[in-house]
Amino acid sequence: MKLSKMHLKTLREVPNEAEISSHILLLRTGMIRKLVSGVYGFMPLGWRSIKKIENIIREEMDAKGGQEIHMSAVQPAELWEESGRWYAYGPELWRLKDRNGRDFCLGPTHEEIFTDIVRNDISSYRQLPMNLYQIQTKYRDEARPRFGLMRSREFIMKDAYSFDRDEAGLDVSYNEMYDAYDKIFARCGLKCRPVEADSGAIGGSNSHEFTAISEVGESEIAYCEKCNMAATTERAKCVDAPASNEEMQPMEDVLTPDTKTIEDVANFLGLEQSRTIKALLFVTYDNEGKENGYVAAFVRGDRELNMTKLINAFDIPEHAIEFADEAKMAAATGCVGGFTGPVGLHDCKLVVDSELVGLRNLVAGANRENYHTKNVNYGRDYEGHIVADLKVLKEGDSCPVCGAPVKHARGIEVGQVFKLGTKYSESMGATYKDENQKEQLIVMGCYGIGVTRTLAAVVEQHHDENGIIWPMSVAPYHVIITLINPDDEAQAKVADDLYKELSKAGVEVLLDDRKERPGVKFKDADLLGIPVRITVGKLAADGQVEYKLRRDADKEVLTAEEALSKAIAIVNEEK
Ligand code: 9G3
Repeated sequence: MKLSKMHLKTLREVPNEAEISSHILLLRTGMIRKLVSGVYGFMPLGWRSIKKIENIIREEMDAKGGQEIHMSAVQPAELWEESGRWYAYGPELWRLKDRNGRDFCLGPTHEEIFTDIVRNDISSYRQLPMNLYQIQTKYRDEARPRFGLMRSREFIMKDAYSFDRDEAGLDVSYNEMYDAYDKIFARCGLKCRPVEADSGAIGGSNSHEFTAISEVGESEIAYCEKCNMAATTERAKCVDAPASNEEMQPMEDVLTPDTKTIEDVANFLGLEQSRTIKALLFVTYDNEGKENGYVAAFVRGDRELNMTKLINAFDIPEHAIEFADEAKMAAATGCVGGFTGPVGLHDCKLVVDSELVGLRNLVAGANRENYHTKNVNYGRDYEGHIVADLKVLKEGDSCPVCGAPVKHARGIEVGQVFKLGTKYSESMGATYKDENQKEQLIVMGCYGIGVTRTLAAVVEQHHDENGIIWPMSVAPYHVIITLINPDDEAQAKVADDLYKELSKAGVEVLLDDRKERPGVKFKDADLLGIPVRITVGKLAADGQVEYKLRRDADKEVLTAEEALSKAIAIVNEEK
């Protein structure tokens, strides 16, 4: 393709709403174009890279026996009423009506659609297992779209659904997809970690998020370099401190004026924070939104309460619990804001972190203004209605698998795999007849990849101050020939021959034949991030050109023939 003919508008400056590198660079290279908030279009270079990511996905999905189909983005409300999700989602579900006033949504995902296909078509165990997938535009009316393609309201997703006879079959399908994802992201040049993820609202029994490591990612993960434990911080298991072998001492109230925080009371008493008990006070609501009882949660003073684990311990939706108004709660339970402890509370559920069970002689609030109690011991002085791991796994804590210190990282969730079980086949009646003609529920899994988000994640992981550094596999073009002076016959001939030879060899090549100053051409070549740059300038008179890889600093002078064979070799090796 000749740049003088390409519809390409690179930008020097971008709107200041673009904060992260991928958003800035995808706009500056002219690869994407914003239509409205959270809605982007793809221009020639951007669309070429999207197609490359899609084709890598297709190859690996097909290799696992996935069958590609293409469902509509428009979904009738009736199917969502059957699955019970029509009323479960708020404004994020992009709803619309047709001319007859019939309710539809623009699909944010397609569980209902694929289950509907299968409940009509599958009747016998002989037809299982089956894996259907699509690469389709999705719509989620995000309240705060941001970071360009990272969190948009319209995006391209590969979503696959596996259908098996039973859980054992699902495990096989799940592992096949897990393996396909490893291959897909590696081929896209993404450094990605599969992370144990909280299966959240969709209720599968197990799920993993494929997270591209990036400082701008919205997901926070805890991982261990020694073993391959990796978990979203909401879900990461924590290791309890070893049980203490101290003798239990008698409780004793002490005056601790104005020590409302753990730090104050630890300093006042000259203790480590790990010798104290932290209290957090909540009120819960029933599903009519009426108050449904108080909760006091207790963790060791130096720990942080993990709200996801607290909610899971109660098995209630996250909007059914919130921090209590301590004055109101005091009247009902005897707690005292800033001086609350587990001993002596009433009419309140005690949720105790498992670590406290084995520890001895801790300092807790005395439920009395300006007093704390020393030597509080689980079992003798108080018991929990619920005892569970309620901790946030912090940087440096012991890995729950191998004990090595864990690290924290941020990441971009580019893929997710879920074991759905029979959640949809049950609600929508998708069954098959087994060998004994007995009706069985089909067991499902679902598997998503954010195609457009993957493009952004690749840019986040592959750029420098001059622009993008595309991995060969997803680069919009493999080689750019920078022709310094298109009016110079010798240069134009060398460039044209190279262009023809490379194209004949199946290399995707851009010829920068624009009437622009050399500096502009070099800056654009770096900005666009095309992996191989061949510069045709004055040396062309001697049949020589300059060869440079975008990812390396050094460049070399070669004959046109040498540059041709080097370029073909590296493209065939890395594409
Ligand atoms: C909705 C809206 C937003 C949603 C969902 C439904 C996320 C929803 C979870 C999934 C699960 C998997 C198949 C591919 C892989 C992910 N956001 N999820 O179900 F109505 Cl508005 O999409 N689906």
